[in-house]
Amino acid sequence: MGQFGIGQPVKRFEDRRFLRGEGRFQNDQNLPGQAHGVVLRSPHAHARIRALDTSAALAAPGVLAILTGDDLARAGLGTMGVPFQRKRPDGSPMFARAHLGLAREKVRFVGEPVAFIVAEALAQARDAAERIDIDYEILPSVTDTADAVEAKIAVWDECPDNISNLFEAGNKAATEAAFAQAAHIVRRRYVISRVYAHYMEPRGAIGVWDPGEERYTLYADVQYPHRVRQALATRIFKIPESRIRVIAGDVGGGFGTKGWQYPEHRLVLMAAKQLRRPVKWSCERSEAILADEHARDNISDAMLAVDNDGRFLALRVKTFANVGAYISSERNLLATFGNVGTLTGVYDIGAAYVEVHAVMANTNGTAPYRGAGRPEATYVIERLIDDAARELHDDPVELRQRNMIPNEKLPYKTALGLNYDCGDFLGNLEKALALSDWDGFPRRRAHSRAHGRLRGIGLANPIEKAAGPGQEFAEIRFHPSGNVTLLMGSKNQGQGHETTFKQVLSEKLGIDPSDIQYIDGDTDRVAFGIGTNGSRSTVIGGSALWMAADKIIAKAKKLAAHLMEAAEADIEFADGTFAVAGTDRRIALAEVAKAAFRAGNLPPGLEGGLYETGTFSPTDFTYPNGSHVCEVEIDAETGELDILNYVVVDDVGTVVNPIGLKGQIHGGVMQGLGQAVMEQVVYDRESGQMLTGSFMDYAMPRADALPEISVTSNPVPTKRNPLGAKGAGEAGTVGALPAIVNAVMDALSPLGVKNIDMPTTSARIWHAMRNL
Ligand code: MCN
Repeated sequence: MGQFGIGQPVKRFEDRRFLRGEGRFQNDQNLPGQAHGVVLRSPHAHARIRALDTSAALAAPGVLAILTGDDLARAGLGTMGVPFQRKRPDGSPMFARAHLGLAREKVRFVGEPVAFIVAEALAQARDAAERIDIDYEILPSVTDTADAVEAKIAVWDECPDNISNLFEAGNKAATEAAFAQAAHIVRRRYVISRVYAHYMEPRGAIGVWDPGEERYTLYADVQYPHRVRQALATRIFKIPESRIRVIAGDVGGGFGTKGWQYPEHRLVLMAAKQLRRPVKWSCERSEAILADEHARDNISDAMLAVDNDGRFLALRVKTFANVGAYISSERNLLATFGNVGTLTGVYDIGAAYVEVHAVMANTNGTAPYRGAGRPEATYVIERLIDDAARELHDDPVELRQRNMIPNEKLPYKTALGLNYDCGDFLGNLEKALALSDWDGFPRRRAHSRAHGRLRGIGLANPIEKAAGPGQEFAEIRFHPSGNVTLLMGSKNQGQGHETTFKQVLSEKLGIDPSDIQYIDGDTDRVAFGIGTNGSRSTVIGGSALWMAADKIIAKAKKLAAHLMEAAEADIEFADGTFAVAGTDRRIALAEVAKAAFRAGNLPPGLEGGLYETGTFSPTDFTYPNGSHVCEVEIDAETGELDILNYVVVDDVGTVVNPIGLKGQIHGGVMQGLGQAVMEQVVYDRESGQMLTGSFMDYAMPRADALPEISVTSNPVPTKRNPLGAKGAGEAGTVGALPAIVNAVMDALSPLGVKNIDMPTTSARIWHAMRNL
């Protein structure tokens, strides 16, 4: 509808309350009579717990309860577990051990939860935690992925080589045959660093037990409230789902790793039941990087087979992916395996074979983080193409253009089994080259050189697998007064869902957004939801809403026909109004809705009220894609890196909100930039201690790290959902890692630098320039 419909640059409605401090974030929640919990975490990367004595802590002032791993085991609490089986490289069954919630017998990473202390006041719980006496026998540890593969130290005695399982994709025989024919084989190793999300608000939880209803309520900043409820009920507490309510208020950033069930959720609930009062846990900023899942962290050996005409014949990739010390759920495997499919990128590559070895180490678990495997896959293929161009003395743009899937080959089934439905890959690239003035680069490079600076330009053509099969839910409830409550199963964490979905509803029903009340994140109010991840909310949630709105129109049309004494077939609906075709008789949807609640108005056989639900379930993924170009300058003396220009051309199909989309892409590029040039979780190789535990050591990008990012859309709507939309929430990150590192390599390679790994800090660049 007009100014608020699909495609309009509507400013975010939710920002009013956020900017005025009226949001309801996790730590804003407080309940009368609440006690406070603190998690005591392991100070060692690997140690045996010889003895654990809580008696002095229990006697400390204000202490109400202390939970240990033995208490959880005695209470019969379950673990999440992985619902599928894979094989290890030797053919034996997958090795996976889930975390119980609190350690028993051994600790396997710094930060592993060991005890939960609940007291009247937070300070009392903290003081008491220091009085817990634990006799640790420190064991050797391994945190670095390459070291873990060498397996001199085992994280689990039962898995001496540290390899949990092997995931394979593609056709090995066809790939080997293609490599045998190749004129050139380009081989490289790429290392993708470990990073951590550092959300604006660290995680938290409040547990409540209602003895009258015999029911738990969890207040937690999770991305999938319904799935958290399901996991807690069916896997952890083993009670009916209806006995748990999960409420997620405003979420101060999620990025994948606030996904779902963390140990603290079961701890606050268990303690609340034991104490019969609410128990609150808030993660400290300094605790968060120890407490949460991390991301990425893998090593890929990649090989590209190329013929004499510079055409790609085959791709072969062997990845060692660090999954951490425990595999607590399928999440820990999904991040590294779920999206290897996009390794062949937007290129026409006849054969591919990928093997991913899941490596265990004395580190936090890894989990999906903005892009969840797609940034890693895009990084490998796009860096490999640049390296191939250098090695074969080819032009990186022409090499890409020669091998890109042309529009006439779409739909296209890739060698790794994905079904790309639509796009304009060459068109994206052409636009990005023009917008970045690619052709003018040699002149700019010469100018920089004259001033002692090294200039580089980098390119990446990301494609991602987003919004795949899986349901999402929407409900539209009209009220007797004619206005609307909209309930969504997805969960906003900062993506602007309230605005996006009000726009879809305005478009369909012609309702003014100020007449719509938006609700998400409460399993008692919203019937169902899978939640927000994998850039699925707009595509799947928006389509569910579209379906619900169609049902509203269909029902209201019957009533409108009755009210206007016309045949239903003669009724037309547009801009929120029903009209009898060819006449001036009309009635607004809001008036029809009011009539639906008055029994006397209804035609025979029509049920009263006006509320409908929609559940959309796509049968295949959408494939958002685009082109990124980044230009950088490096100070030849100091290695200082400046990002000068960043251009994105995106295809996310139908754009619901162009400014929302730009915001998502800006944020995504920034998140990719952080990893590409400065962020990294670092452990001490000997002791396994976390060396980047605070912002003093873990560098986060600030506003001055990037210039204005130019974002232009080249939309090709998909037919895989009624909106024509493709996912967008991760797109910026997927392209940014390779575009930026390719630009850095382009600046350094004239000096003879052969490789640089992320993060391309000034120190690393300086060393690369000197260790030739
Ligand atoms: N959009 C659009 N047109 C489309 C697709 C999207 O206009 N065709 C715009 C809309 O404004 C929409 C937004 O982009 O609200 C994001 O849409 P979508 O692609 O559906 O992504 P999700 O809402 O499902 O968000 C998930 C995605 C993921 S997986 C991570 S991780 C991530 C991200 O979003 N985490 C975020 N962006 C984040 N942004 C913030 N502020 N905080 C996070 O935790």
